[in-house]
Amino acid sequence: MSKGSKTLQDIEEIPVAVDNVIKYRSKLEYIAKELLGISPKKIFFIGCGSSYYLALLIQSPLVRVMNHVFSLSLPSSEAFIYYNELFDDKAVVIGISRSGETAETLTALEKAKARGSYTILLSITNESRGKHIVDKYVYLDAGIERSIVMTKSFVTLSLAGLLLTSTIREYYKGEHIKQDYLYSFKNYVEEIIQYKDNYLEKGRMYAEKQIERFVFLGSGPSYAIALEGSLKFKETSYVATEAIHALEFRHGPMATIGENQVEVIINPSGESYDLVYRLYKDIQEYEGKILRLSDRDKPDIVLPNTGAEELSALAAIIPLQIIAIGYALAKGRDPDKPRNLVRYVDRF
Ligand code: F1P
Repeated sequence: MSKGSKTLQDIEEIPVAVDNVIKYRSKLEYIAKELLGISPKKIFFIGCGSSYYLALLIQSPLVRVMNHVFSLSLPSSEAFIYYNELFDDKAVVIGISRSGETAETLTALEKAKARGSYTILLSITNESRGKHIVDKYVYLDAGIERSIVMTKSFVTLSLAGLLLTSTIREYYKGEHIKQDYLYSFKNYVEEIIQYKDNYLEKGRMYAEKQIERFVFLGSGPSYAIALEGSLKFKETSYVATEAIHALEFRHGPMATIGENQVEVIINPSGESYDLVYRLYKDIQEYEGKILRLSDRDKPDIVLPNTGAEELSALAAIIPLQIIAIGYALAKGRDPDKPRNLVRYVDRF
């Protein structure tokens, strides 16, 4: 097997996984309504690594209904170390875990359940220790994920989680993720995969140009994708990357603009579009090397305008995953065998 082929194969199977989530939609909506039935005052989303970042993404539809139900995303470790007091019988705790085995996530769920919270775990693994801990185990069939780094599982669990939380949002106010939004998302994924060589080449070109740092900028749901894009490059190339809430970039990090750095700006239509676009123009003024992903105003990578900001933001991770692989291969790394990493962390 050539370097990176397992990770690329995982990515190429994302459209099938999207189809499976679409088939599972009514069940996810039913689970959301069951959850609403216990009238939670607080909903927590927890996970580790990529699963924490997708917890942030799937929480984003609930930010605008906080005055009805408080919601917060946390790394699982922080949840059980510092936030335990908040887990009570008015709280729902939703864990996300590809493996269903990650020690910090299971510990947080066990503690929350012991304190009376209703616990849910989303996973692409049918049988796991987590399944026997929580009140509700939600298995999404994404097929096997060959690589250690999360790609297909990230998209599958994100889509399923967004269907769950946008059902909750719709109950209070605002609209749901419409079926045709999901199909436009899937069509976009298929198109990116069809032209994957262009994105592999873009990654290779960054290595050739001696790019050594990537700063990912995103606001709202795009910040979660900035974190995940940053992690993909770290995990596959071991390069220094960071994710910053977009407008925070002016407050210090702007000083890092330079010839060996690329600012990756995730800028889909939505609440923050105009302000992030203005930041993009400012960075241009400082002659920053920019990779802007958007559905408007001549982006470097076109995003779909799916009708839901969270979904358009999620779409950005597909080209970023492939660019990360291209960059890693050009640096002589093997994304299928990232150093120091394991499929799941079983102790802490
Ligand atoms: C989460 C995780 C991944 C990370 C690596 C190790 O595992 O930390 O985020 O990229 O693959 O596992 P899980 O709880 O989602 O199984």
